[in-house]
Amino acid sequence: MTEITAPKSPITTAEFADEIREQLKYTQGVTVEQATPADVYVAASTAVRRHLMDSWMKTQQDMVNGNTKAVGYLSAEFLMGKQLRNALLNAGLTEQFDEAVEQLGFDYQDVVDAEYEPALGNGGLGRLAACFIDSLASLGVPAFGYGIQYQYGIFKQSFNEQGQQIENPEYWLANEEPWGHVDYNRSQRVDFGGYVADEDGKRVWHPATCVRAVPVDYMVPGYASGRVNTLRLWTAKSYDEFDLLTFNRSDYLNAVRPQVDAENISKILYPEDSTPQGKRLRLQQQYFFVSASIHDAIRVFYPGQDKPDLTTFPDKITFQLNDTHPVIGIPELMRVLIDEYGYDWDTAWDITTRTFNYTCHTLLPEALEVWPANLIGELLPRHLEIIYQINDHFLNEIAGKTRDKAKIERMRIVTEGDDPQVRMAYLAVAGGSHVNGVAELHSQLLKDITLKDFSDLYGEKFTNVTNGVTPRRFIKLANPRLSDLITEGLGTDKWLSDLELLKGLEPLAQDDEFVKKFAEVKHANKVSFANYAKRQYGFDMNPDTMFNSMIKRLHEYKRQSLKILALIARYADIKNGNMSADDVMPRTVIFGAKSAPGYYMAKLTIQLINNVARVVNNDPDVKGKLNVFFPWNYNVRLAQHLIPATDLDEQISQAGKEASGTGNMKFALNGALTVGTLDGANVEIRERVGAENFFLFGMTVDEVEELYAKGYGPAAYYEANPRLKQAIDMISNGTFSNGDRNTFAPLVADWLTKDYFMTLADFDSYTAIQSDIEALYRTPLEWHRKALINVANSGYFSSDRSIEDYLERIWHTGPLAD
Ligand code: GLG
Repeated sequence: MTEITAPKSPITTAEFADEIREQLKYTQGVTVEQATPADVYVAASTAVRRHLMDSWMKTQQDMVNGNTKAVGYLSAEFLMGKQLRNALLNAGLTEQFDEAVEQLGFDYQDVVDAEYEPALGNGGLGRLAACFIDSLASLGVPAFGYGIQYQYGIFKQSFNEQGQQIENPEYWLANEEPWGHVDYNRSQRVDFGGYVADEDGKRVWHPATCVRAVPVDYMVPGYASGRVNTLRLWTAKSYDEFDLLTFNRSDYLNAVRPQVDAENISKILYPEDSTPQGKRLRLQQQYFFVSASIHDAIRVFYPGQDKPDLTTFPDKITFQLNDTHPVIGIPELMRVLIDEYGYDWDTAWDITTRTFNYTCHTLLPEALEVWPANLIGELLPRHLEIIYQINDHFLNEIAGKTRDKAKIERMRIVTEGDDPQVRMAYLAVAGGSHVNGVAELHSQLLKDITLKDFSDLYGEKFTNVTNGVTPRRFIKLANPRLSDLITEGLGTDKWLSDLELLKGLEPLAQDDEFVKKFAEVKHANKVSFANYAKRQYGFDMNPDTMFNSMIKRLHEYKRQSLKILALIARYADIKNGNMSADDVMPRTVIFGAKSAPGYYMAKLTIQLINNVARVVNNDPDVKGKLNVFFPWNYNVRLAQHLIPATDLDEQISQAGKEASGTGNMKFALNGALTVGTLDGANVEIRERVGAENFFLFGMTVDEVEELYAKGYGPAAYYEANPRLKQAIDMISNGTFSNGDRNTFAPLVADWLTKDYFMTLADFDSYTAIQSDIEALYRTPLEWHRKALINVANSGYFSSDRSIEDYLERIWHTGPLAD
């Protein structure tokens, strides 16, 4: 008998239909007959929200009244994806919704499609934050996600005739948004600019301007936990909406200037992940949400108290700094404690360092934020003083730990010289209790290289928490067919809150009948994706070919170019008759990627992929053997459709560059096999699923380092490998640019002279492994057996496990008592 533990529905279908009707009538003022799918979406969402309300309020009360320390996850990005299905799942209303909507005369898919995806993140970092708050709620741990409600999320990507990326504004709030509750009565003031003066022996900040931070609250329902946490996203409003005097002089634009300036702060998510751009506004954003969040936490945990005892603050909440973006919170809490509440430096420092912890998500030195001290001084003069003081104290402290002068110099939080810089990662290590990387290898490299000086002196602060993904969204919602089969195989659906139970599928990998069912699920998912791709993008995909996906941000270190070069080589092989028809295993290659708008090489790579797709898909010689599709505007929704339909996924970054990856986990959990390097979490995935069930290729971190040290010359690889040479030559001779030799010349020049991420050096082993891949794919039963073994052994990569690791290693807290 199958044991079902999923949340039970509180009401019947008929009752839910009535609730939707009532919302339509009394909130939206439309009849069922007048209603559009978008109206029904709003009504149903509002109805589900009501069902979660009691648990939401109770969770908040238990949190404030109890003794369980809460988690404040401070993150500039939360890439939530669509909300309705997830809320229905956690409220136990999925079936009622599907049926009620049909009863009302609508197609439930149309209603679900009416939801606009809030795209408030760039990629893995923002999606990780969303998975983490899902897991916190599902584990019953009291928590806030704190961030920004950007009016414009990550840009909407389209491609022009030339295949270039075009960035369009993503105004996701253009339509009614039923999930966020704007709470004007809980707003906070955030100050900027001005000067600091000595007054009665105290340093007093006289800000020049201020903005009003208004919280927009989103419910974060847990799965089967009865708990609902809060995602509090701040939006910036002006206090001086309007300058009547100026307006009367008919100068409308200037009259609304203060409002425009204030609201600009939460206007747009920076589509940047490697180097900070638009520095001033970005720093304003960071301070804006962090300052509001700190004051909010004091308000929540010390209600109505004028002089709260903030020495207990670290027992009330622990703040996790998601990357360097919120690190300005450290001097802000110092300032609040000293200037606003009158604590002395040492007490304030003790409270602060016990409150914060820092997660680093990168190994690229350029991605660790550094702010010009001048800029901080201009926007936050008091904070700059505090940062200098922290720097002085810190240098004194390390002078007591080491005599190595050079090391002490290297560890300065603020650099010296004419244009001093504040290193936010260093500030985070100094001002918090723990620092973690996001996969074993990454955490090790942080200690050995990126933050070595710090780990030498503060080894006890460093730890690892390997990333994870939520099985609710990425298996249950994304892949209902597989979910049902897993439940059938295990005889229970408990795996959704205890993903290690997937291990129980391992014996079934020896049961050919079960493996066949598993293969049927994959095939059905491929058919669904092909239909979806036809509907959404007009692509014609053949579900009887191998679906081979590479979806992630476009970055040189991730090496989309390795994939495209290998693909061109394959194209040439087929075209030149180097492969007999029997040798060719038909493949559909699918890319999904956005490039930062100012990242020239990445954008050119996008253009190349699109043009290779154009040429390949229109070439009768390769028809049925090779297809390339690049659906534009890759987002969470597309990921949810594509991942379950993928046979082979690509995790091919240069070893030592990808901090973790989380796509790799989603694919393994959905029964794709991975071709990958020993990088990030690939290492741990391979360890768990078994080396024989993972296609490993490429140089290791040590080999990469050796080659850098020896001096890397990519041209030699080009000369030595005729297939590689031909692929690059085809690009330079204009095969993919209508004969124009200039279009992709910068890419070619880079590969042949620099190739910093050693794409050419790994080309050989990458193409060599393809014959193993294809040999296996020719024996479908064996392929799917291995894929099933991947699923069975990937339970570790649940974000529930990541959160349990954070609880144990870093946060030292747990679920609320009932
Ligand atoms: C980073 C890294 C990824 C990582 C993700 C979440 O590039 O490797 O999986 O964060 O930790 N900036 C990112 O997206």
